Amino acid sequence: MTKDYSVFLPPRNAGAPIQRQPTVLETLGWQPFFSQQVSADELSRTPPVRIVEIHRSALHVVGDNVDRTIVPIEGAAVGDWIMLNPERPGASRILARKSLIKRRAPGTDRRLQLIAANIETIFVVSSCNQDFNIARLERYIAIAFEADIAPVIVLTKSDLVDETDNYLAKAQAISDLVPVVALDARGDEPKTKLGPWCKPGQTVAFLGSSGVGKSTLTNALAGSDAIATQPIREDDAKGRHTTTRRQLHLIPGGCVVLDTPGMRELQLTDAALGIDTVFADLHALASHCRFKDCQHVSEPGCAVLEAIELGDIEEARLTRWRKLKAEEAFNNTSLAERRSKDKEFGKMVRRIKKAKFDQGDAS
Ligand SMILES: Nc1nc2c(ncn2[C@@H]2O[C@H](COP(=O)(O)OP(=O)(O)OP(=O)(O)O)[C@@H](O)[C@H]2O)c(=O)[nH]1
Ligand SMILES: [Zn+2]
Repeated sequence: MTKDYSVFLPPRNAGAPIQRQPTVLETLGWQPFFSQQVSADELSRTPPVRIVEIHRSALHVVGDNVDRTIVPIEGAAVGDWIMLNPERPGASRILARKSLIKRRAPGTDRRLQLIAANIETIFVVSSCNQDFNIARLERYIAIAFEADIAPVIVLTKSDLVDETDNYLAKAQAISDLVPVVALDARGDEPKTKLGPWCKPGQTVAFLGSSGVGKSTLTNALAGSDAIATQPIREDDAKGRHTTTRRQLHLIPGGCVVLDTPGMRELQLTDAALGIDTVFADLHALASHCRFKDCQHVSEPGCAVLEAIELGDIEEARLTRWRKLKAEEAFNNTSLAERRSKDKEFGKMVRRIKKAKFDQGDAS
């Protein structure tokens, strides 16, 4: 038998896009990154499904011919791919993630919560008006970088200003790594301008303040009003009906949009790398400061202050970098403190138990 060398030849329709329709799983975001983690045997025994919603006592999963709720799985996040164990759904395997967004629980309980997994693009949304705030954009971009997600800045309400050049220039100055798009979120513009990041099988999310146009953008991508604004009714723990937003939107012929409640109140935590990526130029300069722990305030031999003196770097940018680092450090310290307090508490409990035991009271 001769070897079939035709596989080495370019296909006859080389250059043309793949003509076949994406499979159901591919539409949901299934990619080689995930299939490579699974053996044929595991695939046949436990079908892959994606977590599209997390409720207090159930997970909603969707796959090829699967659309059901299962018991919660420890450590699972919206957007996760799991290999659904038909006999024991709670023991289903969570596949390694492409990305993960975490946040710290609000209030005094500052545990880390998993917000969303396997997002590929974060659209950091701001409008071209009083909401436009460089520091806020930088903050969201740091969160995206930290989570291994590519950020894209989207400036909405371009129709409400005379010209967008000023906003575009300011947003573009944030980082060479972040593309910037200005548009009217209503109508057809989002489909064309956000198209490159919204192909079938890709998962995206919108981050930004209330009212900047996140739902409007989702609707525009979907080509209908119904999807993003459609409330769903579900029973809460007390059996009442509550209205929540859908967390995962499948755009017909397009991408997956993740919109979890936690995403709307993200804090900056454990994001040192993300911050340094946004301020890569300052971070690089700082390595040339004379003192390793230079705060770039008034230290002699400070390379950052020197660059400001020379006009290479804007002083306001240094101030924002410092503020963001301080915010992050503050959030992290609280967790460290909490951890050490937990440890202390555990030690105390053990000491008391031991003392009781030593006294002959083992209860
Ligand atoms: N003129 C104009 N109006 C817009 C644009 N984008 C959004 N809007 C309007 O701004 C309002 C708020 O838009 P939403 O899409 O609800 O904002 P959101 O970011 O989803 O807000 P939250 O749900 O509170 O987080 C709506 O009345 C939109 O019609 C835009 O590009 N141009
Ligand atoms: Zn310095």
